[in-house]
Amino acid sequence: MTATMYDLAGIDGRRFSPFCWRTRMAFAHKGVPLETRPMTFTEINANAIDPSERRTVPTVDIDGTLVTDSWTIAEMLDREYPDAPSLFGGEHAMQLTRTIEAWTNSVLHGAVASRVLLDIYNNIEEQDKAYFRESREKRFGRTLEEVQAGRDERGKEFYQNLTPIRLVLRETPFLGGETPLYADYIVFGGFQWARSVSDFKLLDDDDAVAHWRDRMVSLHDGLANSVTVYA
Ligand SMILES: N[C@@H](CCC(=O)N[C@@H](CS)C(=O)NCC(=O)O)C(=O)O
Repeated sequence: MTATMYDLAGIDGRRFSPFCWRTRMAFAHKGVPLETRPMTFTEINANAIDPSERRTVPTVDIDGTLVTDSWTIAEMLDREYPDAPSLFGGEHAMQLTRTIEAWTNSVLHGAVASRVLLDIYNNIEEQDKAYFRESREKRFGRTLEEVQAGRDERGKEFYQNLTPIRLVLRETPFLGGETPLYADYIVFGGFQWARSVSDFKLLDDDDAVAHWRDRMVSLHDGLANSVTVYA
C-alpha cells in the first residue's frame, strides 16, 4: 500500500494544519509509511486534491482512493491494521475520544487561534493571504490583529483552559496512560499548529502540559521536529 497525505503548507516548509498532524502521528503510531504532498489554501479551494469536489485536508490517497477527514482516516487505520498498536483502545474508548476531539476543536483550537492567528497569516504564501484574512476575519468578527492583540496578558486564561488535561497529565505520561493514543495526537495537533507558525510561548516550562508536549515531540523518532518549527 502507498499512502500520500495532502498537507496544508506555508512558507519555508511549514506544515501547520492541526488536523493533518493528527493524521501524520496516527500513521506513525500504526507504523504505516506516509508521504505528504504540500497544498496551499489556494490549491485546496481550486479543488486541486479532487477536481470533482472540494475536499479539506487531511485527505489521504491510498492506492488511488481518497479518504477525507482526520477522524475517518484514524478509524480506517484501526480497522485496516488491527495487529498494529490501537489508536483508540477499543470501541468504547473510541466514543470517549470524541469528547477529547470536541474539547480540542472548540476550547483548545479557539484558545490557540486567538494567540497565533496573525502569526499564521505571516507564515503563509502571498497568494493565500487575501483568502485567509477575509475568511478568518469573517469567522472571528474582528481583524487578525485584533484577535491576536493582548495575548501576553491572556496567559492565565490559557493556563486555565488546559486544566482538564493538566490534571490527567500530572498523573500519567500520556492521555492514553503509559503510552499515547489517538486522544494524545488530537490534542497535540493544536500545539504543533502553534509551534509551526509562532514563537509565542504558550506554556510555562514547569507545566505538566509542557512536559507532555515535549514527550509528544520526541515520539516516532521526533516526527514533529522533522519539519520547520519555531520552538
Ligand atoms: N473535520 C476535518 C477538518 C479539516 C479542516 O478543517 N482542514 C482545514 C485545514 S486545518 C482545511 O482544509 N481548510 C481549508 C480552508 O480553510 O480553506 C478533519 O478533522 O479533518
